[in-house]
This record gives sequence, structure tokens and C-alpha cells, in this order.
Amino acid sequence: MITLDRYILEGERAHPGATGELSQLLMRFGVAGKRIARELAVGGLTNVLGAAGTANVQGEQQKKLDVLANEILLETFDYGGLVSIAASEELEQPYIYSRSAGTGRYAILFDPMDGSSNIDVNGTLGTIFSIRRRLEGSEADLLRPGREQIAAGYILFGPAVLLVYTSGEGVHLFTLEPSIGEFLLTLEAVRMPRQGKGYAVNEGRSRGWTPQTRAFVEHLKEDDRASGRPYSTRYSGSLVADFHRILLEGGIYFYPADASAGGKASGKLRVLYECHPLAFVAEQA
Ligand code: AFP
Repeated sequence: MITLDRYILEGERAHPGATGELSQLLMRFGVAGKRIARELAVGGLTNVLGAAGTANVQGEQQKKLDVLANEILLETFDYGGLVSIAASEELEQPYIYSRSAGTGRYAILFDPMDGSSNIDVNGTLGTIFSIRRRLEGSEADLLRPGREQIAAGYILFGPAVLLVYTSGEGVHLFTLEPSIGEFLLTLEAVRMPRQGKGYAVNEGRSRGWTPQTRAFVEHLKEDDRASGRPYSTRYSGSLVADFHRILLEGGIYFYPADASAGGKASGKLRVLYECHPLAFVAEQA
């Protein structure tokens, strides 16, 4: 039985110069994941489902669990002096950890509750995270290129709670064993198949796509055994859930530019909280 902590600590030994701080940081995401999982499991009983009555900086209505998951994550890193600054999809401004602002070696970014439209229907949800070095100790550290990430991953809240991460040496998958409250190693060095059979996109918004994007989707639906078409649609409303399927089975996720009324002219996904971390995982797999 290899727990997340054991796996991370043993991995650290392969790097004699390591301070152990990145290990602690990754393990804390595990703790935050367990706390969020607990809130989701009893959400319908503890009156934390539904809208919070506030909007985030993207103008989206926040759910109570968006706010709660955000608070849990912020609090998780508020001790131990590891993190100097955090950015969250649910916060308008970066969060400065006053006690470790000048000393914490890391800057972190997260989407606390990805796929929040699934909250009230007991659908799959996720938390996405990205870890970077603190360089200047300012907001600029959060806006660096994705290739400077030192670790990234996600926690998936589905029938099982999974934690998937990379620190640049492959992608590793852990499953929460609820009776002992530990994430256990389930798949090491996950490889994403080169090709899949499914595509994930909100096709209800296709009228706002470019003709090229529409043509691409039509191409996926054509019959051509040699190239594995037609593809099946698999779209859950949670990028983490769709990405995870693709990690294991291959396939395509895309959120194209949408020029229709109420659509997102540059696509919906947020580069810092969603694209960078998942791109790092995809590249490593
Ligand atoms: P939230 O993080 O605000 O819940 O957004 C989820 C998301 O970015 C991604 O996880 C989904 O695939 C996508 O939005 C769903 O958007 P549509 O509802 O427009 O399809």
C-alpha cells in the first residue's frame, strides 16, 4: 500500500538537494482534497448546495461550494511558510500570505471547484492546481509562462476521489481509500493513448463557432474506420472529468471561440487555472 505521502517522500530521496518543501506542498493538496470531498459528500445535508448570491471576477454566479472550496484551499496553505502568493479563479485579486509573503518559496494557482454547474446534481467535479516558484514575490510570479510550472494536477470528485499530479517526472494517479482517509497509488507514470474515440465540446454553442471548427466536428462524426471515426460525444460540463477520461482513453477536449450572443469570444477556459496545469499533465502523459 503506497500512500500519497510515502510516494512523494520516497520520490524526494531521488533528489538529494531537495528541501522537502515541494513535497509538503503537494501533500497539502491531498489534505485540501479530502476536506473538499467531505463537504461535497454531505453538501445536500448541510445546506451548502445552491448559489452563493455573488459573482466572481469572470462574471459567473458563484455556488456556495465554489466559495467554500476556495476558503479551504486558501486556509490549507496559511501555515508552514511555504507559499507567498496564491491566485484563484474565485478571487479578484491575488491572495498574499502575510506571514510568508517574503519567504515562501512558492506561488500557487487553483480553480477550487471546476465544473460547478455539476454541484447541485451530484455530478463529477474537480479542483485544479498549479505550482510555481516565487521569483519577485509579486503578482508577476503568477503570470509566468506555463512551462515554468514545477508541478500541477487535479483532484477529481467522482464515484471515487482521485488525485492526479505531475512534478515533471510523469503523471501519477492516487485513489482516496475513504476508510483510512489516505490517497493510495493506483497508476504510476500514466501514458495517454495517442488516439481516442471520443470528443468533448459544448456542441449546443456551435452556431457561434468558426466554419472551420464546425467542419472539424463534422469530420469527427464521419464514418471512416481507418481513422477510428465516427467519434462519440462525451461532455460532462467539468473539464477535469472530461480531461481525465481523455488521459486514460485518449480523445479530444476543446472549448472554441464562440461569437454568438452570450458566448465567450476567446473560448471559456482560463489559461492560468485550467489550461496551463492540465497542459502540463497532458504533456507529461
Ligand atoms: P467553472 O470552473 O466555472 O465551473 O467552469 C467550468 C468550465 O471551465 C469547464 O470545466 C467546463 O468544461 C466548461 O466550463 C463548461 O462550460 P459550458 O457550460 O459553457 O459548456
